[in-house]
Amino acid sequence: MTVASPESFQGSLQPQGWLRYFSFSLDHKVIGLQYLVTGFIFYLIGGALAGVIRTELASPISDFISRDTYNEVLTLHGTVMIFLWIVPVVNGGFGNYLIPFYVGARDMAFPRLNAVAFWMIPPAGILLISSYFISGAAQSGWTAYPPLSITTPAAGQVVWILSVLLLGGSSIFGAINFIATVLKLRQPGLKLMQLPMYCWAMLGTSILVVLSTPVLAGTLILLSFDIVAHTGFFNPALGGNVVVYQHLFWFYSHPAVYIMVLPAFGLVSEILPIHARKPLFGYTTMVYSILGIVFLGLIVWAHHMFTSGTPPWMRLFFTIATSFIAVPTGIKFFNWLATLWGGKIALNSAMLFSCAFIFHFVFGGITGVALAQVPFDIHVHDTYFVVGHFHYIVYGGTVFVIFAAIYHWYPKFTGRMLNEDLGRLHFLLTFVGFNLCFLPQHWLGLNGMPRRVAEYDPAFTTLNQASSVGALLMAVSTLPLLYNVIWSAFRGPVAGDNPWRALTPEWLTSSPPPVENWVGAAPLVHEPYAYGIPADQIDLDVTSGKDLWSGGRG
Ligand code: HEM
Ligand SMILES: [Cu+2]
Repeated sequence: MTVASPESFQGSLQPQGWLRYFSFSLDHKVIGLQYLVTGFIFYLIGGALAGVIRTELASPISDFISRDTYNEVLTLHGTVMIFLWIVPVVNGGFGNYLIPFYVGARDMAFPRLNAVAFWMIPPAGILLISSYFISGAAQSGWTAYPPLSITTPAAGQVVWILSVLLLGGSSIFGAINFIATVLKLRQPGLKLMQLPMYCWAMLGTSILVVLSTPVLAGTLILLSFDIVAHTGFFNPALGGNVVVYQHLFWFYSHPAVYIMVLPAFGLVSEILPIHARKPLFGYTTMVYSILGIVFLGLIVWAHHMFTSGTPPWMRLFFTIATSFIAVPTGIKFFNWLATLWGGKIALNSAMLFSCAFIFHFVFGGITGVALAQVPFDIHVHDTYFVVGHFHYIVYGGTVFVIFAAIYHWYPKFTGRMLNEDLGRLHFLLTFVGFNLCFLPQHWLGLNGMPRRVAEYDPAFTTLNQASSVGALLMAVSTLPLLYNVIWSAFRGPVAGDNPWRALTPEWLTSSPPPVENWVGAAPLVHEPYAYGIPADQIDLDVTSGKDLWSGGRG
């Protein structure tokens, strides 16, 4: 198969201009931005919920909201942040926008399926949030562990399950499309080992989605049977087994970490070379480490269950397998450092967020390896140490990369530049706020403060207050970002086609790009990281590609 034929799916009936963004568009760029904007709205909602949580936790007694409400808010916060913000944005958002460019295609392999995948999200999100207002919202956390999820008031929990099923379906449709696009829509002559790293990351992620999300879906369907039809799959009172639920749940939800973080790895691997003006170091090892992470990610789920009566041999297996993930991850870390090493680094907002990502991710990775060790895990299980750890991964890792990516690709999305001063202010507030919010939680956990509670021992007050002040800073930090993104769309300096003098193919067309991505023939796509390499030494199979890339090198 070659590039998708334009006439086949872009009917002339499609709305034009900004109206496109509110329509059932089949253009991958429109769909990508629809994902990004929708995801950002949910981020604001999830963030407001985090604000409620941290306000409650600013004092040891439960005085701001009731304990039940706390559980409901906590459940909604976790679910919104994971299923409606990070997963859709790093996969659907940037994936849809970038992947067709990176393989030299005019759209995704299945444009209609793509639109369906996106349009499942807003109703699912509305359903989820409305479940809060149904009598008895879900209270059992984003993990929905039985027996709690079976015994707490039912209506909200069932709606919660429906919503997560829809979001899982959306994610599977998206993944099928990414796999087909990367494998089948590549330009003739473009080898897999020449693809930008984000394509590999999305290939790996999509494999994880396709293998693990159906398991979550099946599990949640059984759980809903337990709730509405009083079957006994997971209900101990009816002879069911709650540990089976945990195995099935974590078979999806451990890989879910990589469904969030692998695309972020991919995005950073695109951003660093451009702003350091050096090729990505160790391309081949970067590819194999993604595949290694995919494989290991699938076989380590039970490290979440060390305290669930797991037999010793199993604990040993899961400790060793989990610890091994440090190897491919470490390879990526050192490759990123080597990419920066000796580069002409531009310390702009995109670079600042990317470097902070590396720093947070290493820290979160190290506490992760610590958690994989059974004796340590038993000590800190279900304490704030875990909350600190995973927020370093999901926020310090993934969300920082989302911000870096917004600063990096905004000129392509809109044709205008973001304001760098506001960007740096946003970075400063986010960086300080984030670390102030989540670093103290490691000490809280080590000293025994349990997670998922609205009340705590007054001895933990000071560190919790520091954490809440950090949360406030994070809330404030979204203001410069919002202002910047909206103001610059109208008033920002015009960006031109390729403001970063980048080499990847999305920059070889106008900003914003036309429908069908390129006017006329698609340019040939090759060698995305050839900074500093003399033109005659670039290994190009297709000679016309040479002219293409020499335009950007400098
Ligand atoms: C966008 C990134 C974020 C993601 C993916 C995320 C995810 C989660 C998840 C999955 C939980 C666990 C919920 C549960 O146990 O059911 C959680 C809990 C929590 N989050 Fe976030 N969160 C994010 C951002 C934030 C922010 C910005 C704050 C604070 C400003 C925050 C504060 C909290 C708190 C205090 C808890 C309660 C922990 C507990 O009691 O177990 N989160 N988050
Ligand atoms: Cu895990």
